[in-house]
Amino acid sequence: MRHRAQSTLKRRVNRRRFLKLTGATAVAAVVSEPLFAIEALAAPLTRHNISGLTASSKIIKSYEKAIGVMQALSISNPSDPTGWIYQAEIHGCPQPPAHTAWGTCQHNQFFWAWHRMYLYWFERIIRKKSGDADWTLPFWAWDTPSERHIPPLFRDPTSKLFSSDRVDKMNDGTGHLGATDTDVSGALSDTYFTSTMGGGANDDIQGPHGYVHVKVGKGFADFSKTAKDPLFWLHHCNVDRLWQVWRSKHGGSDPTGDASWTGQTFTFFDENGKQLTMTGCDVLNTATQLKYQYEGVSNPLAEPCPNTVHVVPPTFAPFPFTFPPIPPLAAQPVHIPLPIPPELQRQLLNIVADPTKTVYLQLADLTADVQPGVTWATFVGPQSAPRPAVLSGKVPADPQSPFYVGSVYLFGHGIKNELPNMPTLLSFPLNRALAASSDRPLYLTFVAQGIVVGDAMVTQVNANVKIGKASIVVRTLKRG
Ligand SMILES: [Cu+2]
Repeated sequence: MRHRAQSTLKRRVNRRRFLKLTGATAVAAVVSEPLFAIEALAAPLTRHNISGLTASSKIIKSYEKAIGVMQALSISNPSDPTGWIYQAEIHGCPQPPAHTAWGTCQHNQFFWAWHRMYLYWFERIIRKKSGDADWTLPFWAWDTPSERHIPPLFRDPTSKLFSSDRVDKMNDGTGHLGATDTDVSGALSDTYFTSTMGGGANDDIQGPHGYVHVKVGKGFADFSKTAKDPLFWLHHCNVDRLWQVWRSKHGGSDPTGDASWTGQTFTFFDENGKQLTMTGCDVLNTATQLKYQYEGVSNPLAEPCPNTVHVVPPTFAPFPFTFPPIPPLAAQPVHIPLPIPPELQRQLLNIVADPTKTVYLQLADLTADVQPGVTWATFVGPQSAPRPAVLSGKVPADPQSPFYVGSVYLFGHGIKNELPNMPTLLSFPLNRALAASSDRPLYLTFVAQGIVVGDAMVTQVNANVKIGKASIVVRTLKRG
């Protein structure tokens, strides 16, 4: 999936050298024609919450217009990189890729930076196609409890913003996301750039991001189709906003001292179809480098690359406990004892009392035949956790329970008809659950979670998930 364009890398270096020689300042070291003089803007433009927009808002009208232009272009000239399908396939996974930059999306330590670049160039393309010079991408703030339905403008079958390739009950507005799907409190409280762990749980925005993909469902939950849906861009705009929220809380925690992160280039196209490359360093400060900010989010501190605040990578040590076999995750809950000897459990309680240490449940090598279409709320705690109504699958799981540690989901990776050979790893922080359990015998529980209609769960499991390996690891975080 990673894509390194050697020739474009060389061009980039030459341009840097040129800028050095001429004394020009390389602020956003990307080669692109200025569009409507966007780089020259003194103040950044604002990306707005979709909940404040209506069908007659200029942002909506321009988006619909640009989608029409780009879809027509995909038919008249499929190899034009500013066409709708070409742009979507940059995220997708056609095997082998038919065009430059197709199938290059990153769901690893480059997740946030790559998707920020992807949205930035898409936004500029929409500006050009719509002729709306200060158009900005709206965001779907699904992490706000009142915003768990698909935004109504995207459910109108007469609009360009509609897609029929979503779960019906989500698309007709009767169903909505559950509280566990949209809980980002764990993700925002962790001070380390956690997606380097491989992505995926309650302490990492990639987790809730993936739960939303799964629950909107059908094409939206399919790696190679999701970016064809106009809603995809608003979903990822919210993920980008959450990165911004996280950075404004924990500025200085990005891996800007890591040469493998700062040196990785990615290929995109500007609004004129011109190919270019970027690195994570080009997108850390949205206000100064990319000229946008989010409604309701203060701009994080500028964080230079390479970082002057050196973040020491955390260490991970295996904890000596061997898991019993975990049955496949299906419609019925899995509720099994974790026979941790009392002296080991006491050791774990000592570890979680240390603020530099986090105990993780790691699940690896997860596989399913097709997209399961559900998540599995995961609990570690006494036998009575979770409560009976949740265990029966009748009511949605509550992320506020101290024994809830995250949700199992698959998105692309590990799904046999999508990306069967990509590794999967989910990491669930256990500190809160272990402390709340104290010395009571521990159980491990997985309960399938569908979408919510009224107050009830509607759960349709399309495939079981097999877990290859489970282990406990201890992360030690140090700041140098
Ligand atoms: Cu995504």
